Amino acid sequence: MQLKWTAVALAALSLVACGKKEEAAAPATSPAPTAAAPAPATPPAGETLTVKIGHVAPTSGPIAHLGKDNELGAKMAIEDLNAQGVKIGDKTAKFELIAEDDAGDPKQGTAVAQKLVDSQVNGVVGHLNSGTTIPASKIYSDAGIPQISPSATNPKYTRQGFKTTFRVVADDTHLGGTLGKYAVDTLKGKNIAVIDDRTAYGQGVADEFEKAAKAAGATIVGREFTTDKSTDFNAILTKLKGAKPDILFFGGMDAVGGPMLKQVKQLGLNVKFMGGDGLCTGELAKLAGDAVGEEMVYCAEAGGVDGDFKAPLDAWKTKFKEKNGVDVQIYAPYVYDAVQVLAAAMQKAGSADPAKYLPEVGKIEYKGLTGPIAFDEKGDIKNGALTLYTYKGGQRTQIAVVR
Ligand code: ABU
Repeated sequence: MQLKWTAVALAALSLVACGKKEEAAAPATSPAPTAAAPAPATPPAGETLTVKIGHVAPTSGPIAHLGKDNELGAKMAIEDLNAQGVKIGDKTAKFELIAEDDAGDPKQGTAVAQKLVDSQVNGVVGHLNSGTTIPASKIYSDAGIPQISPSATNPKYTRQGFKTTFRVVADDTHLGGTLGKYAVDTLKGKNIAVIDDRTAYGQGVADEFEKAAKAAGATIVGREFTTDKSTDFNAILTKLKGAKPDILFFGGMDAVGGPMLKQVKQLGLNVKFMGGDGLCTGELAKLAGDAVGEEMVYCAEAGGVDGDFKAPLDAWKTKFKEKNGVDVQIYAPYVYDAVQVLAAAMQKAGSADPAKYLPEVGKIEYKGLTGPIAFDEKGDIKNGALTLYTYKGGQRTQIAVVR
């Protein structure tokens, strides 16, 4: 289904998102200023509302480059909100970022989630990995704190019956299903091998890919697994080579996929290499070196924009590079939008109290950098897009945005 957001609707959403709607409607009970009352030079301390936004991602460990990418997206959102002087109710909000590192580890994920709850954060953006986001979500749910994941794609996250869980990207059913069909219909794969890293994300996306590839007519000639910390894949790759696959799908992250690609090349395994969003980063080309090849690797980001949304997103990515000295890896803009969505919901509710603004998150219609954001009854993004990529000249290169 195509998006049918009209220019008028989008303009209206912009107004809601930047809080102009609330500002325009002054409370009927506000006393009219009198000529005798001089305006204060600075607002009294009581008119400032501190809003704590928690952010969690692995900023240490093998995918620290992705965790830092997400955290920089959160920092940029907080800076922009503070520069705008956002009003929540009759107070000027001062947003504070509380950034935590879960190292991509489920136990550390729940520990930092509890730490954020104890710090009385008003909302959380994170975590990055499905394997940390899912267990942490129970802690936020028990505390009634809205949580938006900008990158965790395992469907279970939003299917636990929690009112507090939201996601601004497509899920693995969509991602794996689309890639499985693409492998057969477009890349003409017939004999497909699959490897996953046994994480909630890697195994889940590989299962969805396998299901869709089989449904489209391919034969799965082998299924192997590794871990999210492995570096030696020779045994499983040698085994799969014997099955003569034409496509190899890897469910896992770029930190493992890069070295795996090098070993695919060393073993002379002549395949197209595919993966989900965890593989689909700028860093993959560096991690794999020349093994990334020319139009040999195919993957998808669990979001994407086209049309009028493209230029603003590209401009933001340029600003990100100027400010931080690094390129966006993948999900920094989604983190930026997730923080903005929490802020927009607080403005609509006139409160940063989680119990008061949570219902507004569910009803939000926000024009983000990453496209229009509205949630279904589970908290998943409505009409989520995917962007298919390949690698050419050592660069991640867009093929198409699909829905
Ligand atoms: N979606 C890929 C990376 C994060 C995750 O879901 O584990």
